[in-house]
Amino acid sequence: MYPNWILQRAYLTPNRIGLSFEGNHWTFEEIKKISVKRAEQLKSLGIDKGSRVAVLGENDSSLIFIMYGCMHLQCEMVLLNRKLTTNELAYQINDAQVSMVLVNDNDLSLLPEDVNYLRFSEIENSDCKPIEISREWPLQQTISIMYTSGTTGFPKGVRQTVENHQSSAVASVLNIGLSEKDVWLCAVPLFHISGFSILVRSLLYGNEVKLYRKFDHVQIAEDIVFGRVTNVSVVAVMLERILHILEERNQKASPSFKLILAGGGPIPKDYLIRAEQRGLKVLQTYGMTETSSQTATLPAEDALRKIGSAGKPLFFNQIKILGADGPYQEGEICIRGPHVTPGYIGRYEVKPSTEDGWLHTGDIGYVDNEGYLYVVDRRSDLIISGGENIYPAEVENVLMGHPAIKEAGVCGVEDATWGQVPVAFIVLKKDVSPDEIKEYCLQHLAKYKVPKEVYVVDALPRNASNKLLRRKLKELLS
Ligand code: S0N
Ligand code: AMP
Ligand code: MG
Ligand code: MG
Ligand code: MG
Repeated sequence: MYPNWILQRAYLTPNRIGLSFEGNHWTFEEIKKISVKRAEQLKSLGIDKGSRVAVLGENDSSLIFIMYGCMHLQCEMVLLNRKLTTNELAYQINDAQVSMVLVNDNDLSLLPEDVNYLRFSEIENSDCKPIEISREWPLQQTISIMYTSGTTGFPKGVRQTVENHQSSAVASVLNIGLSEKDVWLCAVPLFHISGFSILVRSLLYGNEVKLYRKFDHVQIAEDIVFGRVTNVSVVAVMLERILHILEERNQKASPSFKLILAGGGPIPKDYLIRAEQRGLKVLQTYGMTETSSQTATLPAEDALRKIGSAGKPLFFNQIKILGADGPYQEGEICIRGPHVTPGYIGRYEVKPSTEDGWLHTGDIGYVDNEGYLYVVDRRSDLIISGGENIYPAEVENVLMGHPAIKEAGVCGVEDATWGQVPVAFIVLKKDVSPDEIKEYCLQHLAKYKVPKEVYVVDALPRNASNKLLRRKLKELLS
């Protein structure tokens, strides 16, 4: 058993600031009081202890207090990505069999029609039902569930337990250090582990989170320059936007600024060099939903010496390269450690997440002679656009649903802004314009998944057993 993070933090350091958002500040004692109230309100609205609920909302303080209310009730929270379409959300809500969706009033229009929901305002204005809040949580209790897609194109829910989050947060601080004055800026979505892990670290370390509703790069660059924050988590496109402001204004990071944790996909080397020139320490990290954030992180002192590397595994974690019998040999990256998910929920529940105790990531990489990890290729044709994942099969499944399309293949192409973007190749049954196809996709897929270009071709590259060769699709462009 481990302590309820929220109660324990309020007990240890009640008067420290734990959260700031749009000019308001909350101490850990205040966070505890509000979140306990939310738990009592949720209970009075029929949410049972230990039940599975979904949560949908933009980054704001209401979302955090409602999530913490759920945590007091030991609910399993399915954190929904608000960039998804109603169809995509319906799939996840249905697959996870949640008893209720807790939704920010502003996001109500995203919800499918036939789901049970409670609006945040209803919860916040409800009566309370006194409950006994557990002071301890079992290690294997699921705190959060985040959906991630797979080779089949059907998303599956990744369980993240008390142990997963806690060992991740502890390993993070063992690597980067901590001062009670640290302020971690959070402008990554709380429905991704990049964002949620910032909250967990704050509860465990007792440091402040400065939360942003949106990624406001001008404001965030100023926070870095004027020393209002010490740590920031970003994906590559966010780093580039921050660098752009610092370069335009010829400014440097404040000496009190500590580090940018950059992950969610590869970080172009050029960004790392530009960051160095702005006095910005960037720690490149390799992590994923299945590992509740960082698995390996490159220390700042190695940023340029080991440019391109994602560093060494954090204290509790291990990495092995499948099939490699020495340094520099490429193979599938496998991960072991207390931060690895125990498994998936929904229709994939039967499949364990690990084989022989190792998570097989599907990512390809190698380790150099000093033990530093280099990720060279991502798993199973995964396309990463601005830190959001796109699985070709998921887009192909949608395209195949269009009456004019006989066959479809999707791959990623390099993009200066987003890293990669998806493009589609289609074989037609009958005439249709690419614009009509894109319009159709927009109804079924989050905007970032909609192919930027749709090419009509006579045939798709396939092997002898008729399997689509996605890697050959790009050659059709040359
Ligand atoms: C980069 C973000 C903020 C961009 O969104 P924003 O600012 O809302 O876009 P706009 O500029 O306002 O919109 C312009 C147009 O762009 C479209 N659009 C928005 N996002 C994307 C996208 N990702 N790809 C393609 N297009 C996009 C808009 O739709 C709009 O279109 P138009 O003009 O046509 O209407 C936003 O994308 C964002 O927040 N990205 C980051 C998401 C993220 O956090 N991903 C990480 C997920 N992975 C993990 O969590 C595991 C790794 C991890 O834990 C980690 C990751 C990073 C750092 C640390 C860690 C850690 O280990 O702790
Ligand atoms: P997600 O579960 O959505 O966070 O996606 C995780 C995936 O992002 C990993 O399996 C990798 O394919 C990719 N990824 C994360 N960090 C890095 C990195 N530092 N370099 C290259 N790819 C990365
Ligand atoms: Mg709100
Ligand atoms: Mg994912
Ligand atoms: Mg991702």
